[in-house]
Amino acid sequence: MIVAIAIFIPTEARQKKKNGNPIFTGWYADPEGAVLDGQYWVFPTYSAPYEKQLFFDAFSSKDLVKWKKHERVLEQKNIPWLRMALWAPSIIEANGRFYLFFGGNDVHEGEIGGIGVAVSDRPEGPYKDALGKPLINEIVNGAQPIDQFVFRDDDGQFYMYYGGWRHCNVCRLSPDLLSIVPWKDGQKFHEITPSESYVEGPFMLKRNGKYYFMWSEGGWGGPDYCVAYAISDSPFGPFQRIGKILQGDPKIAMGAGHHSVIQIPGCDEYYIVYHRRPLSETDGNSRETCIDRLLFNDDGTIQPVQMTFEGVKARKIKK
Ligand code: FUB
Repeated sequence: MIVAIAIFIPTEARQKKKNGNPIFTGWYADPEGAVLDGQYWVFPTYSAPYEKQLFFDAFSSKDLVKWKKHERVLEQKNIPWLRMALWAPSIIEANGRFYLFFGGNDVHEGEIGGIGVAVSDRPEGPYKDALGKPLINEIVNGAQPIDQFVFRDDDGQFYMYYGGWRHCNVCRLSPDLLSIVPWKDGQKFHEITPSESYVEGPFMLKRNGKYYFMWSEGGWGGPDYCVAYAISDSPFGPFQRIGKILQGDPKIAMGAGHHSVIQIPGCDEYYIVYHRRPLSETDGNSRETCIDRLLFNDDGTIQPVQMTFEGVKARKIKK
């Protein structure tokens, strides 16, 4: 007698086995990838209606494949001025501590909100607002104070790039990262909007002495969101737009953008961390966090990213 046994594997489990992207479950956007304390970390926006965006979860991994969730590493109770729209974390280790910059309140002229900074002794938090008020509240050069990225140059100087509403500013941060140091002309912010198509989500990467400035274009709620870049000899530009490196693929997902880049420590090896919208979804907040390879050509330009469902192979950090 032949007995047929059917083994039922739920769709989610099958997909989990086959698919490395998204790298974790749930709607998460604007992911900032980093290496902290010898592990990979991703800090994303919780992608939901603005009034529900009141916390950040974070995720850690030893190999870029298995991710551990750290719930509510920063939340409203630790940010006295936050009402809604906790957006786009940017993490950096300095002075033996971890600084988590964030946008709050979707601020408009005359309102309290903008870019804040929270600090913890551990990557997994809990993070607490360090100033009791936003670090940048004002709207200068037309740039909404959101989507900050903190960049440490080789000489140890910290710069913050930020800006929504199609304008991007750069400022210098003090060594304790809690204040802005004016430029020689007395201004706190210089506009460095790289292109008419710039929208938001600036990111800076230094490789072989060149500054790779990247940003998101298009509307984040739609299918055409994408990432473009420029290369410069200076962290302040000029930035000449070279082209897109990440965009929707009708076979994989649309609305791909607001990215960051993880460099394997000590290696010329890079991974792009970004969000995208599955083909089955139309809601603006249905954004999932993914990782794929970021590859350079021999002439230093960046190859267009091939988005995948598979994600990347396991890659441990050598101690
Ligand atoms: O997730 C909130 C906002 O959407 C971000 O600040 C923008 O960059 C866009 O991704």
